[in-house]
Amino acid sequence: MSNTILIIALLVVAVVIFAVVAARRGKATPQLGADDDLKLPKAQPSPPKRAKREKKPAAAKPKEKKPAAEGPPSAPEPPEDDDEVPVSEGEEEQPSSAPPSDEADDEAAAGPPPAPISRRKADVAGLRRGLKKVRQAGGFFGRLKELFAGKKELDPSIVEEIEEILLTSDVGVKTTEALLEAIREGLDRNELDDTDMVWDALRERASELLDISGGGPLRNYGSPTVVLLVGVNGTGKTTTIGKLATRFATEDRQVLLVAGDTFRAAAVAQLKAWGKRVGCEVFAGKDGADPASVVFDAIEHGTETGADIILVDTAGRLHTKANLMDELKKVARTAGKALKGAPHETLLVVDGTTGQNAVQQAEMFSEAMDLSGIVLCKLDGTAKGGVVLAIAAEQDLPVRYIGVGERPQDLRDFDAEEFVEAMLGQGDDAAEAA
Ligand SMILES: Nc1nc2c(ncn2[C@@H]2O[C@H](COP(=O)(O)OP(=O)(O)OP(=O)(O)O)[C@@H](O)[C@H]2O)c(=O)[nH]1
Ligand SMILES: [Mg+2]
Repeated sequence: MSNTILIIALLVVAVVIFAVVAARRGKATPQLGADDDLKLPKAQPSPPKRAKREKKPAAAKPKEKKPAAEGPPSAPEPPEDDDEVPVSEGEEEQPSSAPPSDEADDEAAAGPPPAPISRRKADVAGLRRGLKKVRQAGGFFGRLKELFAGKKELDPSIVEEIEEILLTSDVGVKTTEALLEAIREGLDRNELDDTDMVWDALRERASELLDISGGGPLRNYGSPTVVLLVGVNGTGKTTTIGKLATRFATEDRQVLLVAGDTFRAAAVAQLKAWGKRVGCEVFAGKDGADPASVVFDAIEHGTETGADIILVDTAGRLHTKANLMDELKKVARTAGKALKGAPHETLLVVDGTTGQNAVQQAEMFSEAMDLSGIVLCKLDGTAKGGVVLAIAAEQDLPVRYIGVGERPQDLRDFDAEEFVEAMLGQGDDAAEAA
């Protein structure tokens, strides 16, 4: 009897022990996924792609207002590492406007690129008047027109003849090939039955090439937007600044011109003359001052005085002179020290009459600096005009403006469609010239 009770008691104890152990195991068993999941790194959203070339509006920290400087601008605090040590070749710094990578992420998150600062209405007839030499007999368009005139039937030699005109009109070998490719393909597929269709294919391809690199007026990066104009000697930098200032001033923007060309007294005088004409302030340093220091002071001054747009003139320089190019890079870096994000745009001004030379300048300046666009001046002075296509297509640089004369109103927003229509459109020039 007592044995039976003992066995029952042992069984009860065994059952209790078993139940307790089982319960503990159950607790210790990891909840599938729960804890482990917590330890897993969270899925990172892939960073949005950064829009090419467009920079985000400068988020300038509000500065403490200094009392307005009396008389000529004070000597700048030299931006430490820069003044004494020129940047040597091979250890080129990025211009300060190129943001570090964490800023690039912010930039990507900043959304769409800024809107143009101001835009003019399309005016094909007006532009055509500016491009008169291109359109007259012997000019780029004039020669194409002559080639196509009166022919309806397609002559097999037409592609070679177009090629010859494009090459001798500054379009350049690569871009000529890109233009002719579409025509050759169309002819091979028997899609182009007559000369009108060939002409249309040429224009369409030209528009596409010009559109690839965007283009159009300066963007608005908030006040002040700092724009640096660079280029070789005599291309039209100072004149372009005068033209831009005229336009912005008529739009009630506060414009500050900066005489960053400190080499020649005449350059400062030229800018001051524009300032007087436009009615805007011109900031100039002492004769022979370090251009980077002048630009630094000018940007601080413009920020303090509420300038909307600061246009910085620079001395013309040969793209082949390393020391002068280094100086320009220093100006750009120093601008960034005066105002985060500055220069918001760096425009290369080229002389459209210099043809392939202008293309080479674009190549070398963009290797040295972070260019945001091109201003092509003096297109009124060339019968060729194909350089626009070459620069836009080969250098992948947006054309912001074109200069078609010396007057303030002779600066035009670049628009691919309007430009192709003005240059290659078969309109009535006689009527438009009237
Ligand atoms: N026909 C024509 N002339 C222009 C145009 N743009 C500028 N010019 C003229 O080209 C000449 C040189 O212009 P600037 O503005 O002084 O050139 P820059 O690049 O500032 O010259 P540097 O400061 O010496 O490097 C001047 O006579 C201008 O009037 C244009 O679009 N068409
Ligand atoms: Mg000048």
